[in-house]
Amino acid sequence: MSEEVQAPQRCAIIAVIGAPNAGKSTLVNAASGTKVSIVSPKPQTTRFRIRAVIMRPPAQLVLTDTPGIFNPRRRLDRAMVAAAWGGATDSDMALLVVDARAGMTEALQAIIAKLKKVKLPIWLVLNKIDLIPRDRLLPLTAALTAELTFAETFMISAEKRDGVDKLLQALADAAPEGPWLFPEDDLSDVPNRMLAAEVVREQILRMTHEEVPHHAHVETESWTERPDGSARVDCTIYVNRASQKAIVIGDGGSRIKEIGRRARQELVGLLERPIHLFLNVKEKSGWDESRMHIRALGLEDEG
Ligand SMILES: Nc1nc2c(ncn2[C@@H]2O[C@H](COP(=O)(O)OP(=O)(O)OP(=O)(O)O)[C@@H](O)[C@H]2O)c(=O)[nH]1
Ligand SMILES: [Mg+2]
Repeated sequence: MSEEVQAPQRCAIIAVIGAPNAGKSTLVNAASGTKVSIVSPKPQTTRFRIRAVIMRPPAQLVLTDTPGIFNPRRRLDRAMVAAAWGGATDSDMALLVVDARAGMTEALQAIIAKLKKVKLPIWLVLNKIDLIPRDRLLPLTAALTAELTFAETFMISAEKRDGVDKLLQALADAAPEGPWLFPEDDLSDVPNRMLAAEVVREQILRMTHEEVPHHAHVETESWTERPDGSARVDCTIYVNRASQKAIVIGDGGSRIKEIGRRARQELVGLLERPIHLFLNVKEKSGWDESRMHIRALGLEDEG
């Protein structure tokens, strides 16, 4: 009679932090093998903490994607930055994701200054190494390690998935012994209604410029299951001003149509079912200073 010997479970909660646009969400998506967090070339894409559960038996890795940390001005920005730091302090460890091409920026320096006061093991993750020659990585690593002590350093390209598996394996090996916190098939905590709103917001970020992207907020108003297995999804896009509304809608409704087309395509791919997406644009001045809307986003408003 042989008995099956099972390695004890391990579990780590890992905050993914860094400056806006460093590639945190791209890394979390690459790690989880699916899209849990939206990605765009514009800073401040992620607005709240998003959890992804990655299984590397006997380890479970719980990655929390956080908003980029920057100098906040609006009420929404303050709430986002607070959520990012909350993500860091609730964790076993943190990955500091750095855009290797951008190098040592002011935003990064401010994060380092704050991290010095946080008692948390930090791993350095130099990202976007596909964009720069290797010999530029060493001086940057040296500059960073002169400022902070990192338990480990990794060089990756989240977009190309280069080095991501090695990083995940090292995280799994380092995870403390402890029971898994989430069911194995619980990939992420993003409910479908929020996913729909986020996918629409991603297309707004990609298809509009200047002030519009950061003043747009999307809510899923209704989600109706249809007998044929499809779903009707109604989303409202809130913007601050009439001029922004005109930009989102575009000439003769051309832009909103394209935003809807791309978002629907993305949703169908993610949910693997037919979706009928309806978009509506509303002007609501000052929503990003409104406590109610900030709470509706799932962010705590610090007042
Ligand atoms: N070339 C290259 N681009 C990358 C890489 N990782 C991310 N990007 C790009 O960098 C941009 C920002 O990526 P995100 O993942 O949205 O960055 P983020 O850190 O989550 O940004 P915020 O949510 O705004 O804080 C996107 O255009 C990505 O496609 C990489 O390894 N190589
Ligand atoms: Mg992000």
